[in-house]
Amino acid sequence: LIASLGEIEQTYIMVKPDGVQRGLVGEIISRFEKKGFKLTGLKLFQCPKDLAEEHYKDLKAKPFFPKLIDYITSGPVVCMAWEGVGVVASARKLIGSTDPLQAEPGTIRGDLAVQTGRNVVHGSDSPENGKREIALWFNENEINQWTPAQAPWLR
Ligand code: FUP
Repeated sequence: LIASLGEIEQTYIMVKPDGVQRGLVGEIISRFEKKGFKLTGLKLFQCPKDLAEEHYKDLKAKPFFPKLIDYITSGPVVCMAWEGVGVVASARKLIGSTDPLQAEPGTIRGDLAVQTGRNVVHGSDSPENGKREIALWFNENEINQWTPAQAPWLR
């Protein structure tokens, strides 16, 4: 049934070090969980510099690149893979604009952040980058495909 609504996509979502240190991990996970997407990967991880540089390689020429790499590697991040129809664009809407002061209230950045350089969360910008980033940040055996159990867990 769900396949008739469109392609199932994957996106890479990451709580950045400021989000972890401010105690926003649960709040951020909740936004995607409540929306109805499926979590397929989750870990707390200290990102090495070379991985941060590969992840943000398209921004290498930008003046803020060194600061961005310092920020992302400054403490552990929470890496997530989420799956669903339209999850890439929908997650970007839930996250809000790159500059948190421009982000709409109700979005993660709009509600929880003020600085572009401390914008608490990352989300892939295309289905292709979703796949690329999940492969970059996770080992294959860390991704779990699952379907809801037929029997209810709670009664
Ligand atoms: P987004 O897709 O919203 O994460 O935004 P970009 O890919 O354009 O930027 C990636 C990260 O670079 C941002 F999350 C924060 C950082 N950045 C800056 O520090 N300064 C800028 O002017 C733009 C981006």
